[in-house]
Amino acid sequence: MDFQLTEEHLMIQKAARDFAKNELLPGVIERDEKMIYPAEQVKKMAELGFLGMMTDPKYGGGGMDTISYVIAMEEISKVEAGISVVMSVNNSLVCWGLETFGTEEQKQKYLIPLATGEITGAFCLSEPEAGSDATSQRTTAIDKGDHYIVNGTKNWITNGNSASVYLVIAQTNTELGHRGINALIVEKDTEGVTVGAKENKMGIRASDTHSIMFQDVVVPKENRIGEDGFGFKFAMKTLAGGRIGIAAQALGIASGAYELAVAYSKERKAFGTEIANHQAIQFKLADMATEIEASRMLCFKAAWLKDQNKDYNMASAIAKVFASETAMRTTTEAVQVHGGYGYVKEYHVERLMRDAKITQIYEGTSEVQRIVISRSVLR
Ligand code: COS
Repeated sequence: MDFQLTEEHLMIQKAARDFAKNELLPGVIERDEKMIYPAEQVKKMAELGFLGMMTDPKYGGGGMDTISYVIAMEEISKVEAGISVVMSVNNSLVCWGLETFGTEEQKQKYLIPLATGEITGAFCLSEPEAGSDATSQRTTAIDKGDHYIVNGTKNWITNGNSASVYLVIAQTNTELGHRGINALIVEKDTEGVTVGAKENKMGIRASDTHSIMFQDVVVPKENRIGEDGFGFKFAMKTLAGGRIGIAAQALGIASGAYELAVAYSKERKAFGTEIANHQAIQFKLADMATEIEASRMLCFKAAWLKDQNKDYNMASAIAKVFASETAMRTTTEAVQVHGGYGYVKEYHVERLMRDAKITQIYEGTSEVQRIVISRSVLR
């Protein structure tokens, strides 16, 4: 066992940290407040290779390991979770899914521009009445021989408007239940695709979250991912890796808030001394440091298992539930350490607290993670 990061990992960490500090920090408050999608910053992230980090270089990716991805996600999420979610969805839900299960033609046509970041993608699973209960898909993809006709609505889709390509999960054969579900690649500019209004969210407000409507959308058969009926398993397998990305995002939100709390506690004076000298603050910082370190180890463990081609389903659920709950606790305490200043926008911690909440909800709620974990425990 080696707890040391490699030279390459340290270089990626530095590149991500510098990018976050120089390119993201200056406008982060305004983008959050006005819900501005960080198009320019996403472009720079693509130039740095952060949008297809793990994809094979022959398909335009960086060919890096999942540990590198966790490291970069943490650094970027420390500053702006509203952009790290764009990175997470593109890397783990879209590029990974296409690379692992797509055909060579699909990879040539879609994966290359997605992994280079020329375009971004979105993962369309959730529906108005199907979030956690993901097998209950109402969106239909009716088999018409050489194509499918897709009808339905998808909700809370990250990159909903900015993406050029959607991976859409839809029911082809209701009688077969989850075995009758397919995953289809749908181009955004196909006739019958409509992007709904942008959601006005509590956190990650820079990211563009929309509902997407599909009305009689014609999707060629060659755009189906995997065998007929593979769609639900595709979604589950893809989300298992996606959860490592969101766990790393939560880790970054927590460590960003913690670093701000440490710095503030050394400056702010109360009762004649810096508040860092008060045990009430010291114990808060100690708890934050402990939980963050544990979260980081869980993220690395899940990433390592994935890189070793071992089963990471339970490990990614553990990492996500622990890191996201750590993010919520840590950011709340970081606001507390800042007192009144923590409650105003200039000090960043209130935003991190709002951003933290979504990590307990998307790509499987904390309750869904506990289902996944307990099923593995009891199997
Ligand atoms: N990898 C491969 N296959 C998987 C899998 C995984 N990680 N998880 C489940 N499956 C398979 C099962 O093996 C089963 O297939 P078979 O019947 O052929 O054996 C099928 O998928 C259905 O699984 P299951 O019976 O466990 O489905 P449930 O309805 O009980 O749902 C949960 C299981 C709740 C875990 C699942 O629906 C889920 O993860 N929901 C949350 C989805 C989510 O993350 N939503 C957020 C949207 S993305 S922001």
